[in-house]
Amino acid sequence: MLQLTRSDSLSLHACFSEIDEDGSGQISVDEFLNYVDVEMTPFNERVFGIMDEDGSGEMDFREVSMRQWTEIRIEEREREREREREIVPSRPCVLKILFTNRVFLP
Ligand SMILES: [Ca+2]
Repeated sequence: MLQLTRSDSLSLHACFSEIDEDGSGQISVDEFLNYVDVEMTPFNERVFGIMDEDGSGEMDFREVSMRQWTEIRIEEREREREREREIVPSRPCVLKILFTNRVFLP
């Protein structure tokens, strides 16, 4: 069972809805790449395929939540370290950070 905070869940759902442009409840590769503003390339399609655990060609909220849960745990550790250094980061859409900064950078 995922242990996302209410704030994390609301933030994640808002991000998911923003990416899911047609409101289908699934994120297609087109919607995903459009959201992170990257071109459709074989490499980026493969990255999407890694996140599409069941191979359906789209990501559902569960798949995004599982990935986000892992990311939140990593972020919490990073924030703890930053607090120790008395640096308080802002909290933009963590999903976008994941997809734009961590997945697609070489
Ligand atoms: Ca969709």
